[in-house]
Parts: sequence; C-alpha cells; structure tokens
Amino acid sequence: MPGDFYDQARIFVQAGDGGDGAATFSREKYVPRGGPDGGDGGRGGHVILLADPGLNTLLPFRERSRFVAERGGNGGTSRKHGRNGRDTTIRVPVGTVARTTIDGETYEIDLDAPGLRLLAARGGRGGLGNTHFATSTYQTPRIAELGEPGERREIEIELKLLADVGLVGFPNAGKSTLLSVISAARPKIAPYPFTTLQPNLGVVEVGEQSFVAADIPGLIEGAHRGAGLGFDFLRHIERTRLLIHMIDAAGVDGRDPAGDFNAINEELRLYQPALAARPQIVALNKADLPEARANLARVRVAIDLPDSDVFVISAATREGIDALLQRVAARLADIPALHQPPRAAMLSWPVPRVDERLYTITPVSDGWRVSGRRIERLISMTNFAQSEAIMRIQRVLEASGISAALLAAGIRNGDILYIERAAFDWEDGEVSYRVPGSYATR
Ligand SMILES: Nc1nc2c(ncn2[C@@H]2O[C@H](COP(=O)(O)OP(=O)(O)OP(=O)(O)O)[C@@H](O)[C@H]2O)c(=O)[nH]1
Ligand SMILES: [Mg+2]
Repeated sequence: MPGDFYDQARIFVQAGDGGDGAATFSREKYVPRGGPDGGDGGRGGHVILLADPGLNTLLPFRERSRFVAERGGNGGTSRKHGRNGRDTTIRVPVGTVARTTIDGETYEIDLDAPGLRLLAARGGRGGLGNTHFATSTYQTPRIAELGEPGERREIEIELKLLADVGLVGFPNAGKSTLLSVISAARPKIAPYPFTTLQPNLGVVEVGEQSFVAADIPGLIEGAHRGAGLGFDFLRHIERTRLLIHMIDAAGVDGRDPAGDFNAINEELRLYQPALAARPQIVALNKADLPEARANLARVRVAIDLPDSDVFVISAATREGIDALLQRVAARLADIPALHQPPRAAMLSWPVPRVDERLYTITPVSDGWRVSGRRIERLISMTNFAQSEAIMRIQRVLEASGISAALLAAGIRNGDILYIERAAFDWEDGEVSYRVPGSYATR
C-alpha cells in the first residue's frame, strides 16, 4: 500500500508543435513573377496546470497521465498567419507542487493559491513564412520554416494540502470524530487504529471566521521514518498554521496519555523541526469517560503549555468544543496566512542560464554529431524537401563557427555529420542532406 497513494503522480505533458510557415508567391496581374507571400505558422498550444480550489485529490491522474496540446495551424498564401493551437489546461488541487528536471537541474513550483497557473510545457513557435527570407539580392526565397516542436516534459506532481489547522495525534484519539463535529466533513470513524487512510479536509466556521482543518492518519512512534501510515501524510500538515494535538485522555488503547503527548511531539520534531515549533492547541479528548477524568490532573502536568491552550473536550458529547474553536480562531487571527494571492498570471519554469549558441562535437562511428540548443532547433525547423534549405544550413554552420570547429576536430571527406534528426554528407566543407532511411537515426 505505501507508495500507492494518489497524492503523488507522474504526468507527461506535450505542448503543440508550431505550424509550418508557407513558401508561396503572389500572383498579381501585370507582375510577371510575384513576390514571396507565405504566412507564418501559428504557435502550438501550451500545456498549463491550473490550481483549482474545487479539487482535493490527484486521483484522476491514475487514470490519465498524458496530456497533449494542439498543433499550430500552417501559414497560408497572402501572408495568412496560421491559427494558434488550443492550450490544454490540467486542473490540479490548490497546494499541488510540480517538479521537473531541465538539463539535470530539478525545479519545483508550488501552485499554492487558487487560480495560479503554471506553463508546464510551452507550445512551439510557428515557422517563418518565406516573406522573412527575401533580401534585396534574393527576392524569390523558396524556403520557409517548419514549426518549432512543442516542449515535452515529465512532471512529478505532489499534493500538499493547504489547511490552516492540522489535527495530529495517535490513532483512535478521535481526530476524525472531532472533524465530523466541527465541520460538514464526514470522515470514517471507527474504534480501531488507522481508520483514516487518507487526509480529510473540513471547513470550520466560528462566528464570522472560517478556517480549513485537515485530519490525517494517526501517528505512531517511528512515524518520521515511515512507521505506520502517518509519514506519507505529514507533508499535508507541513503548511498548516496551527496544530490541534489530540490526546485520548482515557487511554482507551492502554497507552499513557501523558506519554502520548511527548511521543507525538518527538515524531513531529524528527520529521521536521519547524512542524514541532508550530503553535499547538491541545485537546484532551474523551472527557466523557471516567478513565479520562481520573487521568486529567496528571496529564495536565506533563503538558508544558499555558492553560489557555489546553482544552478538555469530548468529541462524542461536544463538551468543551466551542471553547476550543474560539481559541483556535483567535490564535489563527494572529498568525499570518502563509499563502499569498496569485503572484503572476502565469508561472513558468526558470530558464536555465545556458548560452543557446553553445554546442558540442562528439565523434561517432561513421562521423560526428553536433549537439546544441540553437543548431538543433534550426534543424528541427528545416524542411529539407526545399532545396534551398540546405543553403541556409550551410551558411549557419559557417557563420556559427561550427564548420571550422569540425575541421579542427578532424572531420574528413566522406564523414557523416549528424545534427538532431538530420544527417549530412561532408565534402570539402560543403554539407549535403542525406535522405532519411539511408542512415540509422541516432
Ligand atoms: N467515549 C468517547 N469516544 C470517542 C470520542 N471521540 C472519539 N471517540 C471514539 O474513538 C474511536 C476512534 O475515533 P476516530 O475519530 O476514528 O479516531 P482517529 O483519531 O480519527 O483515529 P485514526 O483515524 O485511526 O487515526 C471511535 O470509536 C470514536 O467513536 C469521545 O469524545 N468520547
Ligand atoms: Mg481518523
């Protein structure tokens, strides 16, 4: 069962490729040979994550983990611009953390406010039409770009619920019972430990104020290193502002309530010191039972908190609950909310500070491979069916210094030059395109 929780998932997102640019010529009357008028392709659709306050589970991502956005439309004659591809929006619960690896670096973005959006995969830009390739000396360019491929990413998403108040305590302390009494939530309640297997959220109203409380599975000794169920859920209360520490004062399961208090605090500290330092309000529960009454004085001594933060309650009879909630609401009013309103319309992954022009040359069995962001993008946007495309590649290889670097590395006539999906024959510094199928790709 552990590891199988649905509050973590891995998704694959693929943005739309840009549309292709057009290589067309106007056919006007009296103009013997019209000028280039091929329009640009449209941008490919983005894949966007959107923090939706109406959701509280990543369960749907068990069923579906692949998301693709639409391709951009192709450019047309008369400079007609291709249509932009439609974006694909993936709704995730508020509090979802998204993680991806770019160039060996892992980046994390927290969708911690309703309405925040993350540009998870950027749509490719549209290819340029042939109007962009005309110069005073070259007026009939029969060349246009293909659309840029859309980004593809593997993204880990993890839900860290955003609640103001976390309910912690041993199994059977009565956490779910309390949540069911103070909110409309209807968690499962039963007289055996580990009834709660997944976090439950409830909205609690106290006068004009309201807050969100999270009930998580019971903690036991060793929880910080994975014992029981609690560990997988402690992260859900990492971002609460206050904890209600529930203790079964009657010791129904045979434990000492005073020991319980210290044991849970120790687990919190070992899991994350900041969690142990979070403001706590203690609820000594099951006060309706005589055993609890007998224990109270002794337990109270073991709890190093002022009287104003220790409450004797019965979730079963509702005794003491109003006073507890009043105090929780009052303390919350003094603790600033961690979560800020949306910072930007659309968040995006940080752009790695890599010079796009950098490239590497690696010897392969029958030639050389050139890798580099800019040159690879150029190749991916080249339509080799257009005979003039190879001239552009030739020019770029020379202007970028790649040709000279290849010669310095020892390239010889007859060697094959591989860049991205393309392969070229190299002959006296001139490249010619090898038709796919005549070589093994990669
Ligand atoms: N007598 C009495 N029983 C209570 C009280 N609160 C809860 N219980 C009982 O204690 C048992 C455990 O309650 P839960 O609310 O399921 O406890 P929990 O802390 O959520 O337990 P886990 O989900 O297993 O961690 C149930 O049988 C409840 O009916 C109370 O105030 N008085
Ligand atoms: Mg429970």
